[in-house]
Amino acid sequence: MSKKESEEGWRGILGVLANIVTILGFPFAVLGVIATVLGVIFAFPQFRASLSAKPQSSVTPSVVPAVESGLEPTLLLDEDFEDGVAEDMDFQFGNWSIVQDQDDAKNHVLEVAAGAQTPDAVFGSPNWRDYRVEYRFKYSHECGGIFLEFRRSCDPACDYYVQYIEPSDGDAGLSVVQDDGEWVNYGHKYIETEAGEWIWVGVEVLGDQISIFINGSEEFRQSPRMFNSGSLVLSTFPGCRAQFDDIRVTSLSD
Ligand SMILES: [Ca+2]
Ligand SMILES: [Ca+2]
Repeated sequence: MSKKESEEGWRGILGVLANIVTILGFPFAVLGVIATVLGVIFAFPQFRASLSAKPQSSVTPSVVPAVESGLEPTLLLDEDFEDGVAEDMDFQFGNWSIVQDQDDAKNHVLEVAAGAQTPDAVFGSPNWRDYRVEYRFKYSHECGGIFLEFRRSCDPACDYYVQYIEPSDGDAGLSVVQDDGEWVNYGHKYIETEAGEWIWVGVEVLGDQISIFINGSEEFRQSPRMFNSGSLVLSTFPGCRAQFDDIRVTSLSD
């Protein structure tokens, strides 16, 4: 074999080896690129967090817009009655029970039967100062009034604000009560409601300002400057059968 033939032989062998390396190397090169991309992605904690984050609900049940306080609200009470227990409520008067919603078999509600007394469902702390209360209610056709007492303190007679709706004459508003006495009105207006339909109510009390929302719109904004803190009571006029649901209280102060 001449030197030239020997060189051509080696060139041929090197060419074949180069082709083998190219063929074998291509998949490894692709894998290398994929590994590099994954490495870069997982090096960023935010990206990893976004992969593991639970999808957020697109439904926000709140009926009250966030108060312009700049404070982060803290949930103080959240009761939908689906577990059949109202853990943080105290029923002092009236005939209360948790029942199936007659219009929605999957929902449970707090019902108060028509009775001779003014029923009381008490919740919250005397120390609660600035908060937002939300609830919804519906009533049977005969109902004189549904109301929420708030910033209520008793020593032993009670002082409190009252947000009320009187379906019989469409009157709705805010009152002040001292020493369990007469309701002194601080603003009211005509609001029509229908028996058997859910009515959403939101009350925000922040400093001296009280705002009342009904079915999503702000109906009242008043500053009686009477009471600084206190608990809550849901109630009706005697003889009224009503259901309550989705009671939620969020703190609006530190
Ligand atoms: Ca419920
Ligand atoms: Ca419960």
